[in-house]
Amino acid sequence: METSALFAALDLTPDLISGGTLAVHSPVDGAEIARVTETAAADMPAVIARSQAAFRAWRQVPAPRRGELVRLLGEELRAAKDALGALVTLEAGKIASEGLGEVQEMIDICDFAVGLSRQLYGLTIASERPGHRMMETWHPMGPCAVITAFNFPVAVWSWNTALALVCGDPVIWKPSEKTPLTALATMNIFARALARFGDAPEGLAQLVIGGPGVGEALVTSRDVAIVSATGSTRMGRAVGPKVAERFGRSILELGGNNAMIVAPSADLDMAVRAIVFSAVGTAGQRCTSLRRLIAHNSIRAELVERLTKAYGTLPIGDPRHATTLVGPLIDHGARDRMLAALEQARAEGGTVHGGRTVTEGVPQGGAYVSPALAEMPGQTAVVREETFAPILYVMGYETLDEAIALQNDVPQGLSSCIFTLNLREAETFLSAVGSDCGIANVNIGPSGAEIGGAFGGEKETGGGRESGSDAWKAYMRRATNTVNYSAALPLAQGVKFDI
Ligand code: UN1
Repeated sequence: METSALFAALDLTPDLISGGTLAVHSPVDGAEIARVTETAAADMPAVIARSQAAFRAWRQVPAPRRGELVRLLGEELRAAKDALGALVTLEAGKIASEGLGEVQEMIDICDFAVGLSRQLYGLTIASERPGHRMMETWHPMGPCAVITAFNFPVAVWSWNTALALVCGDPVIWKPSEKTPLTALATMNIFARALARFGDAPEGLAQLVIGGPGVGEALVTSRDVAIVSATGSTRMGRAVGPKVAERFGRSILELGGNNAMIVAPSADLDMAVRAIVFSAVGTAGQRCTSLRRLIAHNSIRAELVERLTKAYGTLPIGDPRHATTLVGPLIDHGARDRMLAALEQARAEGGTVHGGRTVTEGVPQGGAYVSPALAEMPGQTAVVREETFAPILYVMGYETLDEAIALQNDVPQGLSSCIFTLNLREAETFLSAVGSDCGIANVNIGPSGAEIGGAFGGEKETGGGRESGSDAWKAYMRRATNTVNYSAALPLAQGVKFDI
């Protein structure tokens, strides 16, 4: 689709995409594709006040009715899937099928949240006192700020927003400054759902575009009950303490440094496919991307040989072409950081395969690279850092204990996996003495998680959980209720206090 037709299909009218101060460049060729208007930091109090007003109305709407809005959003996303997927490709550089996959993730979470809107269950608890009943009720919490990164420019908003809306919380979205267009397009799609829904309060889902001033207002305001932030650990270090200082609630999904252990019994054909997809997919720019390969010494050389061969044939180029598997990095800064990390890997004793700038057979102006494999003598400093690029560090191991120790010995704790056909190894990896990550898989790579599970991780990954399972509880406040239907007033713990 031509860019102008794409913009038209997503209602990206000239007033939205021109005349502003924020230039948007496509990573495909570096060309400027829009100039969008930024939200002034001075406007933030009004934005937050609108969200509070929306909250007062929305919390009274029955949850299944709130779910109806999310159902309509899912329908509108289905209708707009091709166009929004193509815009993700244009603005974030993801290959076509990953752009579409991202929108599919939005649709999936809408379906999940619609069902959830009738399942915001609380417990009934046995009271120790006669004639008493205890229960838990879950109530809307308040405005939820959603701060998202460039690499999943729209899906992360949807994981948060679909849940927040059914839970009764309005949303204020601050997307990455690198990807405001997909955010504007998503808001237009949401507007279609709102129009069909009819009577939602104004300001239920708002978009703010801008830099630190705008983010700061969301993070520090006592009127923003929840701050859900996805991005680097550095960003989380800035956001987390500020939210904590005002006793706000944060949901942090930060850096990952995800590993795969490949055991001697592994199905190597499957492992190779999983490794290539998870290390190279999205040009290594997922927070779940595979960054560390911990291979048993008996199969390590064979694995590296097979991977080097597979890496050698990867189609690198224009992400809009159906055959491309590796698109551009988000920008030249990301490319420079990748090359610097590889330089450091060499200095730390690594042998690097690939990892070069690619200029032939690719659109000029984009930051194209060949994915890198770096054979490392151990888990050196560079291996312990998250570099948002397709670099896979390879290390060897002798015993499973050693492999698990290596897997856990990094500051981050998002995703992990083991390839083995040995039941003892698989179960040990998943057990209390196994992987310390929020996601631990067997015979499947660390990336591409389904929305049905809770998504997030431990340690420097921030501890937040989004998406499926009972992640919805983070978007609501829990009240413990005790009801006395007897004619007496017994005190708990047998305390006597007769007056
Ligand atoms: C991210 O990179 O921020 O598991 C999220 C995955 C995707 C989400 C990644 N479902 O790879």
